[in-house]
Amino acid sequence: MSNNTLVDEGKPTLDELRERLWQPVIDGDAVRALSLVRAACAPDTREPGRLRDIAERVLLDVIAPTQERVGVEWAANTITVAQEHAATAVNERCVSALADTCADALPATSRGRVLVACVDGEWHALPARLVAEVLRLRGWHVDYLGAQVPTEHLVSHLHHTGAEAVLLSSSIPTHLPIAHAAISACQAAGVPVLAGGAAFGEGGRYARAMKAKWAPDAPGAAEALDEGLGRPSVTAARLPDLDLPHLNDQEYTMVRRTRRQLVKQALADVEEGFPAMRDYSDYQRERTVEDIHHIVAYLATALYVNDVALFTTFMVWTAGILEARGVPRHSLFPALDSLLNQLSDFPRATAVLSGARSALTIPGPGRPA
Ligand code: B12
Repeated sequence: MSNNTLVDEGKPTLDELRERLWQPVIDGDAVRALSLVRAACAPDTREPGRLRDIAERVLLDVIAPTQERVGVEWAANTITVAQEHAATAVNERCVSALADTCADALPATSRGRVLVACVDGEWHALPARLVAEVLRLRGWHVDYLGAQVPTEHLVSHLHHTGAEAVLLSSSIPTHLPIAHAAISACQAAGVPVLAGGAAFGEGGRYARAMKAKWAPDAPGAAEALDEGLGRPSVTAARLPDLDLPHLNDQEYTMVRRTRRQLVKQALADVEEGFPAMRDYSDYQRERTVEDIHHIVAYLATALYVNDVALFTTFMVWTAGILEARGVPRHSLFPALDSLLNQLSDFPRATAVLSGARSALTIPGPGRPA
């Protein structure tokens, strides 16, 4: 993954640096973490171009995988939510320290001005920040707006700065309908959009369906900008069903509109179908309500992009998260059965829910695997 040869003699390799950084990050020890990152990117006598290369490698081959590992440990329930927050805060400080260290080594001439932002509702700012810092290191003037930027403010900032491209980040698929609205609003303002982040699916397939360009990572974003994103077409201002004609069946709209009722009924059915829930504490009950909300939100999103796999992937992921916390996967079946029941008149919703039931290897209603 990493190009270890980029690091100078006498300094740790990128692999070693990643290993050394892990403990301070997971301990929430910013002082030790910062000193490691600063030492790796000390400006000392290095030529600016080389310093920029090393900084980019540290961002992408050390800090990014460390952050991903935080996610893996959280999912496996080996670290707490609080530890995950503390670790993320340390990593964010490492990115800032690295950006400060390189401030005087940035290219003198700007390649152009771009805006990097997360879609409204999206809290995962670190991926966007990594993209922003890499583009700065490569000579772009970057307006970085961070997490959850409301679309109207995004567009008005574009008018204000005259940025030539918008780089839109999203990690959580349930933000895709909002991302779609942001993409068409920016394009309608005459500005091309490059999308990225885990929400946009394997190979960026949802970004492409929404008529945005896509890149897998920060270097890919730099390459796409170098090649030029082109001007948005005259049909840029459009309703979502122009890109996604299946929306005409109104299944997405219906599920979204009635989501509160769907959740309420599903909760009642879960209580009946999963008797262990009767002994749940208030905290456990609240988490269950939250889980059902997520299930309905992912169902709606799968209908929006017309992809059963989006929902199935989420349900399998949820089952893994629950199992790591001692909750059996069959606790998910009553919620799925309830939604299947409630949505039996909707063929696409039924296909999505049935797809997830098969993926979770459910032999049949009420007969947990
Ligand atoms: C840190 C973190 C958080 C922090 C975010 C803080 C912050 N300042 O960023 C907090 C605590 C807020 C959080 C909240 C939640 N999180 Co969270 N989070 C993470 C975690 C651990 C790390 C994210 C990260 O920074 N990754 C590192 C970067 C480098 O990876 P990356 O996303 O792949 O980014 C690269 C590319 O995608 C690409 N890229 C990204 N953006 C863009 C943009 C453009 C234009 C381009 C070209 C490229 C590009 O380039 C990047 C750099 O190379 C991930 C786990 C993980 N594996 O990522 C979970 C994760 C994303 N979170 C998850 C979840 C479920 C949530 C919550 C729903 C939890 C909850 N129940 O409340 C909320 C949602 C909040 C919201 N509304 O957005 C799940 C998502 C699962 C799913 N299937 O949807 C994950 C995967 C956790 C897991 N291990 O399963 N989270």
